[in-house]
Amino acid sequence: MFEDIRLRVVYNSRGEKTLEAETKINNEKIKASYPSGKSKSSKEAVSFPESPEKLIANNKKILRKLEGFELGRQKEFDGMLEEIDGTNNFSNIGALSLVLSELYLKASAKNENLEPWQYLNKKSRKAPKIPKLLGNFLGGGKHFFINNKVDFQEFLVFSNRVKSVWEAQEKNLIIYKRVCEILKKDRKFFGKNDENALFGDISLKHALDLVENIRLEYRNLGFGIDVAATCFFNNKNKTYEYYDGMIRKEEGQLEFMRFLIESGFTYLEDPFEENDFESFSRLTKEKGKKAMICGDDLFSTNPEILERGIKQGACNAIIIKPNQAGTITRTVDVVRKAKENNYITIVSHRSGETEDTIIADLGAGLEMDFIKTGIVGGERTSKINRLIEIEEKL
Ligand code: 2PG
Ligand code: MG
Repeated sequence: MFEDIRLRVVYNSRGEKTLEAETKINNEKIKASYPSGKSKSSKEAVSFPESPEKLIANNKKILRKLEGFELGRQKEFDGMLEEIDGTNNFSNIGALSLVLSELYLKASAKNENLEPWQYLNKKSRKAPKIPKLLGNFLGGGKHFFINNKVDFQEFLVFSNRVKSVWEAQEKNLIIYKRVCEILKKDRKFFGKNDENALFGDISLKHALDLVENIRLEYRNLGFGIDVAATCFFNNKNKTYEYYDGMIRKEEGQLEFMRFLIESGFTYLEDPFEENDFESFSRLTKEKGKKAMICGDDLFSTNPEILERGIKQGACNAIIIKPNQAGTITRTVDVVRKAKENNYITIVSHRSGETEDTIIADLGAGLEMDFIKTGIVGGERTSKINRLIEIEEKL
């Protein structure tokens, strides 16, 4: 039975208030907490329609409705959350939806003496798998508290062939430390950003040159970028406005993205603003064999929006963020649909994280291809460490 549910306000890694839910199964404590994005899409589920404190205070009735619900019926449970909310993007109960949905998942798993990843994998005909680590080593965009000159949000690294999570993380750490060394040597080191990626006092051009040199030094590793293009798109003028004064229209942005792939990047996330399906389709058609073209803000972990992408041939990869979807069931639906249509699936952290490790369980249990997270910092390594634990059991 799902009962004795507690809600409290806690902090995320950025020092923002967020929600945590707790229950007990067989006298063991189970918790779920809510991560928050900064470069958010306009299409994702609402997080905080009101402050976390008010969200709890104003929704005591919900808990009463959910208490006593039988465990193991995730679809019905999540359906009830949707019904209680009454909108299609959780604009009434916001973050409450996902923390309760996730808590229920963990409780149902525990009730059957399973780990969440085992429980998630039970219904799948495929074996669980360990996703590859897609690590953010150099940052820009919105993930810092001051304005910066690097328009792109993340520079990412991954290994294609490794024997273990441990080995993958070691390789990502080599890149992280190498970039840190170079920035410090050039007196350009500034600090770490929201996701603990390095942050330099450098231009976008400088960042691209730096990563290009690193790439040539480590040819056996894959390199990618989360452009997060919506963040510097001027919706009124329909132009991408770069810090250095460069203004690119749709065609210019497409040309720039082609160039990045030609120069060796094999992963591009959100290269265009979140509504430009057409450009995503064009780039996927042209360069989809050479690189992963990934939709994050574009799809917002939403099954209907993904449907549109499938029809238009937009992207060959998709970011999966449970809090964009709003419930575990919706998240699972998007992963299934993406897999059926041969999309590469990448489960992802948010820039404001907690110590919660559910994305590692989702990644392994739903057989996702990658997990995107930071390389250092407790709220990031908790996901990697959880994967090490899962890998040991596999
Ligand atoms: C992204 C995410 C995570 P945020 O754009 O991919 O890196 O950022 O959580 O700020 O939306
Ligand atoms: Mg992104």
